[in-house]
Amino acid sequence: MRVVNRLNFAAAVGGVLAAVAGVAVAELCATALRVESSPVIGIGSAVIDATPTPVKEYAVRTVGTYDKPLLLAGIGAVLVLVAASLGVLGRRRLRLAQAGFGVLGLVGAVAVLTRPAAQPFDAVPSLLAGLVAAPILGFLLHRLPRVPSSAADAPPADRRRFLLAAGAVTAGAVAAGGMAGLARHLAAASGARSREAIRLPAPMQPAGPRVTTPGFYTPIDEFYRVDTALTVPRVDAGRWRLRIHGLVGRTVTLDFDDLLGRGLVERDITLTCVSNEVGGPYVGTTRWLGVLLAPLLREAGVHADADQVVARSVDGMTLGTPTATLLDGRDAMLAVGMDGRPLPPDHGFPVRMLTPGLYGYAGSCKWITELELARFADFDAYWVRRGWAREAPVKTAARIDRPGAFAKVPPGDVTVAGIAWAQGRGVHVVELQIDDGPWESVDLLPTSTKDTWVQWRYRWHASRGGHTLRVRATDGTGRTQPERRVTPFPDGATGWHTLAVTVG
Ligand SMILES: Nc1nc2c(c(=O)[nH]1)N[C@H]1C(S)=C(S)[C@@H](COP(=O)(O)O)O[C@H]1N2
Ligand SMILES: [Mo]
Repeated sequence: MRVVNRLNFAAAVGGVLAAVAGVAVAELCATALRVESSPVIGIGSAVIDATPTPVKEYAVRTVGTYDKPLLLAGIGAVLVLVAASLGVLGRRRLRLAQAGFGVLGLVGAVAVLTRPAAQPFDAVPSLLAGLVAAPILGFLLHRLPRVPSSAADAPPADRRRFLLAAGAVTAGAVAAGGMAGLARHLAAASGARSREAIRLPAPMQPAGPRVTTPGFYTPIDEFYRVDTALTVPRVDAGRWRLRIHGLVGRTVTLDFDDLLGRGLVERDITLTCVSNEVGGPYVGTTRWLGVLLAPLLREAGVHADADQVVARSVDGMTLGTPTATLLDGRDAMLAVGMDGRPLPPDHGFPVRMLTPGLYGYAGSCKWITELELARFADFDAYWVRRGWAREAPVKTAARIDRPGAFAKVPPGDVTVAGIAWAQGRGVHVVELQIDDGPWESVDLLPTSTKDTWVQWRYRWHASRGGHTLRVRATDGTGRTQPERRVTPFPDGATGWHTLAVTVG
């Protein structure tokens, strides 16, 4: 019996190795074609799209931006389980187990082909994975003794023959995987060089002087990132095109140089994600460089019934923005730079849209390639199809950053500090409440425009013991943010950020 168990274990290992080899070859092939054709990425993206919104919300809430690595690990775990089972099955029914690998390949192909920006040849790596894994399974299992009719007849396993074959398969898989990794690394490095080579012209309309208070501008490597992309799209600026079409008088097509040639403006804008919880981290401020969008739309000639502008990115993501919002005089733009440098790949290189005053999903498409004038009645963008609001103005919010939640501070003078934002309306007043005391106005530090957050500060004479701090903001229209807590779904969280600290 022990021998049989050991043989089953070896067969399971054989199944896993066949799968690993298949995936490694597929990744190598996908590197040669394009990353989006990788079955791992395709299945992962399909899972992201199919995940119900509450589960996505829960995942982002509990694991934050580790959601994607965890998703990939989960897919890997499922694949290992299935492949191990196919290995064990293969000792009895090799053909069936091999067909199982073929089916896995087909699953990958279907996942990849149903991506919004899929191309027919994207199926090749997945199919190849199945075609490679099936014979490798046969090759390995042939080195194990056949299933005996009874455990007593089990011949001694020829451990060496199997181990040698397994070693050879492992070496091949490592070589293929290593080559894929190296090629991607080199491609990323050359992409980075071409990004470095871009010289952005100086803005014709510079934003005012930079705000000098530390912390006003978010360091770019700390700027939050939220998107559905499992791999960051790599776009060559030289090949980038933007097409403005749909319900327009004439289609406008621009390349990167055309865009720069239209004259750049600079703006300080705070970007926020609708998924940000009260007190959450998905908000950042930087100095953006770009081209104002309204004149471009007017040039294309927007039809009167085109109440929605649908932005599409290279990965097929869609974001819908009310046309009226883009034409109401705010600084909606096609941004090419962040903090004086070309956009980082994570934040939409080479060009992204920005709509100050709206949550990111409703007007800040990264890796943008298309603007289609359409009607809300005819088309729902990605998140709207999943129940999020069509119109998504940023809600007024305030956050306490110092001291941190559950911090222990010495008694005496304590600086309480944080930020508040109400893009488009501006922040008028921020008030802080300690325990059940009166609401006290705090100091607002200088800011550049109504489209950025303000930093606030308050000097608190802290007495020993446990205390609760609570903050609320009032926007430029005189409206104080509501106390009632609501979750981010479907149009942004509300509630007063509250935290407990210990003085002593
Ligand atoms: N192409 C694309 N653009 C996108 C998204 C996306 O998933 N894909 N996410 C949006 C969301 S939800 C937000 S909050 C902002 C975040 O921009 P950032 O990652 O640069 O902070 O990008 C928006 N633009
Ligand atoms: Mo977002």
